[in-house]
Amino acid sequence: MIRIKRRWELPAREVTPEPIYRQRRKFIRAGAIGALAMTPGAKALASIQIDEYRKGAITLDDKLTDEEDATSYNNFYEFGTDKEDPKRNSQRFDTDDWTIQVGGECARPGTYALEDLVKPHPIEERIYRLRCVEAWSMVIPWLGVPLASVLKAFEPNANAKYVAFRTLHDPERMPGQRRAVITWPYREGLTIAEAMHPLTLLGVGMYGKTMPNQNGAPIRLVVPWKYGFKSIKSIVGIEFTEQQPQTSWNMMQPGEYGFYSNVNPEVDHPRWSQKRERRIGEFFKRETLMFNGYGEEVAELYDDIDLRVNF
Ligand SMILES: Nc1nc2c(c(=O)[nH]1)N[C@H]1C(S)=C(S)[C@@H](COP(=O)(O)O)O[C@H]1N2
Ligand SMILES: [Mo]
Repeated sequence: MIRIKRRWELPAREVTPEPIYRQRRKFIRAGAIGALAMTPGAKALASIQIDEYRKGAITLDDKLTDEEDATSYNNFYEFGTDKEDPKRNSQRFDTDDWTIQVGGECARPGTYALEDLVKPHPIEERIYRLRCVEAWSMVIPWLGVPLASVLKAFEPNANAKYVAFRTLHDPERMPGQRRAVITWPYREGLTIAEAMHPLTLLGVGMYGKTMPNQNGAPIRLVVPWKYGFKSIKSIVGIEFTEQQPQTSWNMMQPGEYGFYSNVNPEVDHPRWSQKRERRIGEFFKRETLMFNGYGEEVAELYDDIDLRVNF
């Protein structure tokens, strides 16, 4: 068993009651409905409306990145490969009636309405560093729920060693997918221990608001100790697997992007150094921190792994 230190949990600065959701409801169009999901004919929320959340559940001393920068300088290849493309090309992206297909090694596979996965859990605000593999970084106040809380409801079995995620694949709605920049859909994965770690978040908002489309609406992963590309956006599929799943960047360039991809200043990218980073909004470069500064919480996950070989 892994014992997790919870230094971030004390003291709770402010606790708000369970989130209240507005009654903006629409019929879901999903076919199969899983055991936890609602009965056929039931209604689902269009998208997650954030009314209340637990402020400062996890904080940092680092200054927050300007909201304008965090929502206009993005990597989201489904909407184009330039940093300004996602904001420009995702404005009309419709996330109503979003469902997530859950499968693999678990007792409760099925297609779930987004609301059913998120609503049972209080939304927390967590301020995390985000370190892109391209050597820039931000500090973002996310809103979300621990991934572990959501995954446990599917009752993964003993064969579930990994969790695979996939982004929506719909070139009609995601214009960047009309070109084969990567093998769509975008895929990511975590070990079950990483997925269940209390720092791992399913993000549904940022800066006190619902997740902007360009940042991965309506729901995305946030894994603060790994390079940003592990934090997959606009998730429509979650699968528990026994084998290590294929992940998009690793499929493309296995020598450059490993499965773990923990932030590590000691392991350079083959084409550039990872020792320092440009914090968006700052002039001087910063030292990159091992595990992006989250080593106290996560280093023990990798006690038996040589992160220079299995990077
Ligand atoms: N589906 C999908 N998820 C993605 C990406 C992407 O292109 N497609 N880019 C990744 C990369 S490289 C980074 S750095 C972060 C950026 O998140 P942000 O735009 O919210 O800062 O999203 C990650 N998640
Ligand atoms: Mo990135």
